[in-house]
Order: sequence, then structure tokens, then C-alpha cells
Amino acid sequence: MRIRVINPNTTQSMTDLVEAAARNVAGPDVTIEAVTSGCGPASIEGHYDDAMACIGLLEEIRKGEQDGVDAYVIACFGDPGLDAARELARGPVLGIAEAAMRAATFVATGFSVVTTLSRTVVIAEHLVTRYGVHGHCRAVRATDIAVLDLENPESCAYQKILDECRRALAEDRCGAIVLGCAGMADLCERLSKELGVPVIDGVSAAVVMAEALVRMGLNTSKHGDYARPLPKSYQGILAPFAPRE
Ligand code: 2AL
Repeated sequence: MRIRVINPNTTQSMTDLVEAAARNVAGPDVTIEAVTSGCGPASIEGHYDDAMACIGLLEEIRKGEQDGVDAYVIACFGDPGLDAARELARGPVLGIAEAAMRAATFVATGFSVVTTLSRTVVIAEHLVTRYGVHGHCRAVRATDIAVLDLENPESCAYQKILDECRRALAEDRCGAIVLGCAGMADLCERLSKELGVPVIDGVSAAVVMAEALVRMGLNTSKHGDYARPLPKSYQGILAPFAPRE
């Protein structure tokens, strides 16, 4: 089974981190193919970045369909382009925010999300509404660490995230923590041990769930709105992305 894990930002070091997390949970017969978007923002931390990242992401889905990939993971907590990706793909496509939030509901009645910059909080809150988990999500908390600073030891990212998780557990009545960025995947195990509660990394959750769906023989429905995009002409710089027969 081939699962393509797409980092929709253009930072290769983040793809490497995500790839390691994905390989760590994948079953023995699963090949993880981690790819970095070929165009777009270096990190995704706002609505504009989110929108601009979709083209590169969808291009990777298009290539994956030509290559016969079985399932995809979109490794960014805004789940950019998720519905559009599902229109293009035959197999399942999982976003890490959706996978992490749903995983959290199996192990706690309430979870809090601990994410990067404050400006990304609304994006996660919109996803909570979209996925219908507002009855489970107690809070979305920012650490004010920029995505690319997660890799910078001088940002003290681990300590800031640990402190925010502790505040969430003390103040939010949550039993689990959802990590609000793919770049936090490498911190998950350590945080979980130190906090003594389930800490959910969306990359791991999405890989395991994608694998389960493929094993169940479930593909993305092509009946209705996830049917292939209708062929038509696109103008200007988007002309090459026009859907074809
Ligand atoms: C993310 C993420 O997972 N990757 C990225 O570039 N931005 N999410 C976030 N909340 O900052």
C-alpha cells in the first residue's frame, strides 16, 4: 500500500520531520512517500498562505493519481485544499486536523488544540465547526511560535508548547491535547510522557486512518460533490490547471 504524505508548504526540512513521524506509525506493508509542494509559501500560517498553498498541493495529488497512489495525507493543520483534493483523488485523502480531532474524540470527551501563531487560531476554530467536533473541542490555544521557528532551538518551542498544554489541562477541562501543526510531530511522544495524557499528532493519526480506510477497501465517493472536477477552460496563469476529461 502506498500512502503519499504531502507537505503543502515548500520547506523540505519540515517534510523530513513529517516523513519520520509517518514512517513511525505505518504498517509493515505500507510505503510512505513524503513529498514537498513544488510551489507556494515556505510555511502556512494564515488564510492567504492557506489559499496559495492549494495549487501546489493539488498538483501533487494530480501526480499521485498518475502514479497510482492508494491514499494521501495533507500534512498541514489548516487542511488546505482538502475537498478539492478529494475531487481529484480516487483513494482516501485525509487532512491532519480532521484526523487528529477525530482521534481525540475516541480517547477523551474533550480536547484542546495547541497551535502556532494566534492568527491561525480562527483557522482551527473554523475546522472544528466544519468537522462538527465543537462539542469536544474545549479551546484552541496559540503559543505564538512561527511555524519555521519550531525547528530553531533558540525559540524554546518545546518548553512553550509544554507550558501551554499544562495551562490547557488546568483551565479547559480537556483530557487530551491535539498538536496544531505538522511541525510539532517530533514533540508528541515527549509531551505525552511529560503530561501523562493523550497527545495527538495529526500526521500519525492521518497515516493510521488512511491505512485503515484503504484496508477496508474504501475509496473517495465519486457520487455527488467529490466527483471529478468538470472539464472546462481556465484562463490566465491557471490555464495549465484546467480539469481535463
Ligand atoms: C501549519 C502546518 O501544519 N504547516 C504549516 O506550514 N502551518 N499549521 C499551523 N497551525 O501553523
